[in-house]
Amino acid sequence: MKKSSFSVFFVIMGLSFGFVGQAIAQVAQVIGERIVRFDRSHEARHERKPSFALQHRFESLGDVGLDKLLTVPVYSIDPETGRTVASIAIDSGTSLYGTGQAAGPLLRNGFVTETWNFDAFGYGLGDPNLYTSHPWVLAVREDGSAFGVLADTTYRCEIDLRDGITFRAEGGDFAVIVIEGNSPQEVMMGLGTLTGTIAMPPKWAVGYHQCRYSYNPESRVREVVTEFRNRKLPADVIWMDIDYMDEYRVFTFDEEQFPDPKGLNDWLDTMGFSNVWMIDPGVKDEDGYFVSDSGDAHDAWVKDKDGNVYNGNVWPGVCVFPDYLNKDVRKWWAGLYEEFMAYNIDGVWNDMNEPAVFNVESKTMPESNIHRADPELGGTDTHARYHNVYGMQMIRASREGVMATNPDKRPFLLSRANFIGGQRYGATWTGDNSANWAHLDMSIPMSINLSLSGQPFVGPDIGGFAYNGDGELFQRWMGFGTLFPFSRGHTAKGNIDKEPWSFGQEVEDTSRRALERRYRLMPYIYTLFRESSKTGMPIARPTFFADPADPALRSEDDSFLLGADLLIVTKATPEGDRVSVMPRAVDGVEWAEFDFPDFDSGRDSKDEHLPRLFIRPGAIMPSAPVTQYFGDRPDSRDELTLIVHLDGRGIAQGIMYEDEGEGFGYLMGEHLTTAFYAEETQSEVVVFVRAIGGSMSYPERVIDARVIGSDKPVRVIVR
Ligand code: NBV
Repeated sequence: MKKSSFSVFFVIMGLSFGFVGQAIAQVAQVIGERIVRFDRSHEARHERKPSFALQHRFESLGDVGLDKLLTVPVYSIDPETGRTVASIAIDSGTSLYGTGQAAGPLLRNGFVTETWNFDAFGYGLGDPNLYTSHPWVLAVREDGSAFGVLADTTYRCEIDLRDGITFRAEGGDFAVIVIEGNSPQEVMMGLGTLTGTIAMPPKWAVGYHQCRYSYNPESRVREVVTEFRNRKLPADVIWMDIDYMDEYRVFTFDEEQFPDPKGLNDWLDTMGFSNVWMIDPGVKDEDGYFVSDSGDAHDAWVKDKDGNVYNGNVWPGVCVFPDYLNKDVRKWWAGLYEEFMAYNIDGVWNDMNEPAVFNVESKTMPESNIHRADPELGGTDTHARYHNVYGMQMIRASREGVMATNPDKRPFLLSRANFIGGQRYGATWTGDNSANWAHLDMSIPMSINLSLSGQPFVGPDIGGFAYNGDGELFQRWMGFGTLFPFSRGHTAKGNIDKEPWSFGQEVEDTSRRALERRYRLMPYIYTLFRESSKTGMPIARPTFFADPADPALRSEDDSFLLGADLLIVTKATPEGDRVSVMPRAVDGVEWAEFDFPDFDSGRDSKDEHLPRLFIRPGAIMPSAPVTQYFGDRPDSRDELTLIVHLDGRGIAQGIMYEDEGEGFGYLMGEHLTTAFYAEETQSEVVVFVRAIGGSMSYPERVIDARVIGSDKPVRVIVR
């Protein structure tokens, strides 16, 4: 990038910034468009540890003077703890978000979180650290401009937002990376450039997932799947939790309960269900068990400080833990998937990879344990350094194994533990939440803050994992849970059944409507996955993205945006009486409410358990007829209904991305991008449809357009 183009964002703050005389960041280098990396000193820069967050090295494009920058961290050393501290002052009116998986409201000003991946079963409001680590803050200034700050360290790091932004990290110096943007959206795209984006998932993974701990034996799996189809409840995926294994030995099957996993998966295919099976990191330490033996032979295990193989207790009893920081170990682990995937397995779920250990107070392995990390990752060092990336490197290895086995298929992996940048390897969910109103409530901001931390493929356990809850709670959770990017119902062992029909007819009917909404919106949602995979934009977004300069939206917790055009207004309290702040009208036109199947605004006869849907003025959203699963009625993409909301000038626009939903042809141009443009004239609304990209041929297609709030006749012109 040429130096001159920086002039737009380099503002001379001079002495008024207040850093003169303090231990300021000594060096700053430009590493991207409006992206600057700071180090505490030349020495710190020289000794900087390899980054796990960044998708590649990001060489310097040149040094830059601190006096030319708008946002500069001030470094110091905490005399009491020895931690390296980096602080950034914020102007009043600046709203803070991100910090990963935060249990609490969307707006993070005033909160302290810590990066330390933790098996947080039973977590509650205000718990400082959960399953994943994202040392990242998105700051939105009063005027709607924004910046993001990444503390590029894997060590335990406190993110203190009580007075500005302060990171306090163990493990010595770390780089701080600042991304400037005219809007929070621009900052998110900058984060995508830095840390990478999701790969396009298989389309089935964008459908609804049904899980429980556990569906066993396999007859129960068949029963649940059959019920979904008989009751016409759309769903794409069924999950096999830990009880399918032979006494929790990973990569094995319980011969009595799952005698023929391939046969089961083949049958699921005929039912239009994809399957996901769990694999944990803890390997039973047992002679004669092939994973244990081959791991021994590969010297695969994490060691204790004295160099002995570390043992910790998890599900199978005494376990050993693969050292995923090591390339040879990742390769060995990846190889284990070859035989496993041959059972016609579609997707993989890596759980317990903080890593969770049962028999110790810390609930994880000792920080003094030793990882033999690749030199490029930082070389041999302690667990204290690599703890937060253990899960990330596990899922990286798993992904490599899945891809090597099925090179023509898009992998789908879900990981409980992860680190910023881990969206490159798999999706994440919000762990073991509870079936109560506080958790329903916080599941929205938690998913949004994860989205604002670079992980767009996210959602909570719908219905709540721990405890039972009741029908009302389940109904409401299904109502909006089906509109999260990752949409999965799940519950713990010992709980009541929590399939959509388990609470009676009324709850089942609401669930069906909620699921049908997701499947009708599939063309729109799938387009958002494509956008996110290209740019890093979140799929689910905070409502304030509609108007970042509107201070009233900054702490809106109950509603969220799906993409830029769809606003979802939930009822997150038992009474459903909390009023959401709506985005302001655009040029005198309000966001318009609509609903399926008739697209009417107004909701007199509608299901009050479902969230309300609003479309942005000026937007066109594509929708399709309900299908029961991806691949059901393969011709269904040939019928489209465009939901149109004209802006103040009588214009609306939209876009739709399609591909085969599987495989990698889309990377070679086998996709179809279609643009929609609507214009109001004296007598009618004309909607133009035009293919604008991709080599897939334009299908014979019936297109209907519904213009919300207009009685004029609508004419669709395809060209
Ligand atoms: O494998 C069992 C569960 C799983 O269902 C859940 O989603 C994970 O978060 N797993 C945790 C282990 C223990 C749960 C008490």
